[in-house]
Amino acid sequence: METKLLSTGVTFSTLPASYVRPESDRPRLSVVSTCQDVPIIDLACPDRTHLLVQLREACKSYGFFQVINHGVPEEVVKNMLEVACEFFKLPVEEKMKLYSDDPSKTMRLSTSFNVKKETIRNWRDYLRLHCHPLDKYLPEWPSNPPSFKERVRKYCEEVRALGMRIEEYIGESLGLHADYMKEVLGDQGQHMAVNYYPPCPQPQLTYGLPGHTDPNALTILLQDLQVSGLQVLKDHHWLAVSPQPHAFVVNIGDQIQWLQAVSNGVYKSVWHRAVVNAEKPRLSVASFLCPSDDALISPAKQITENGSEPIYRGFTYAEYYNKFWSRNLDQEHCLELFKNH
Ligand SMILES: O=C(O)CCC(=O)C(=O)O
Repeated sequence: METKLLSTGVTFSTLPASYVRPESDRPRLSVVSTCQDVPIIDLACPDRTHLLVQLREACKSYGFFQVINHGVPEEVVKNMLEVACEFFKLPVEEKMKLYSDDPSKTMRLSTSFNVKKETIRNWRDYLRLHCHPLDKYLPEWPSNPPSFKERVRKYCEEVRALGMRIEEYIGESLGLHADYMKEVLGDQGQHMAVNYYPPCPQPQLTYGLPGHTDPNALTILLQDLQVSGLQVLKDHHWLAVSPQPHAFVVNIGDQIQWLQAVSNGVYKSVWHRAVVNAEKPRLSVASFLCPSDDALISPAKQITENGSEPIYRGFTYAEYYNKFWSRNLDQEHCLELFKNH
């Protein structure tokens, strides 16, 4: 059987040529420093004004932050990571039953990013799931390992509730009413990427995922505590974000940046990437909250009322999402394709 996946148990002594980046496009790991001042937002903070000020600052200057005391039970997080790990340890024949490189599939195990579009591969396998509404999508999720559906369902419910809460705060931190985001983003979709990055023989030559921003509204990332790999771009420098116990990394996606575009783009959709290492496999679980397909994404009225010209034209989320998946990750930023000229 053709094994398109990397998670086969076979170890490589050199990086296959299809993964090697040109010299000008390598991670330059030796010049990456650790981000020392990752904004940490304590969601149990009783002082809402303080929380909103912190959030605004984080979204403006970083486009990402970590949340602690977020209310997602530790057991649920632990179960999610364990079952993800078990999943990628399944025999390759079992995993290949779920393999697809068609991005329109709502459940698929795949590799790299968009193998049909890209010329250079990324050192990653990933399981992509749609998670909302759960009743619709859960039946198509993997039933091996046997506890997969139940554990992942629980995790999805908790993370969705957390995401909604954070979006409410984000709206308020922009001076919008608490339900603004909910109203404009509609019945939000929820997708998940369970990422598995096997040990890589030459991590300096490739990426797990190259620099990108997320096309959705908000991403909640659970990182493997043992192995780091996430890096974010700040002031033109890539910074490593060390995993923190009991925390999620939250990042602003393109749709929130766009809602904000005319307020001088204050809230950033953060550029981030995943790098790989030679010693240990790494897991991450990204949960994406996405506007409903027919949500019309345009700047908040209160923001355009000051007379500024919108930078980007309005679009439906379905239009944006399809455009995102018709490209590879290394091309010009998807939002640029919607710029008003
Ligand atoms: O693995 C990571 O830390 C980043 C994952 C990511 O950016 C993604 O799944 O879009």
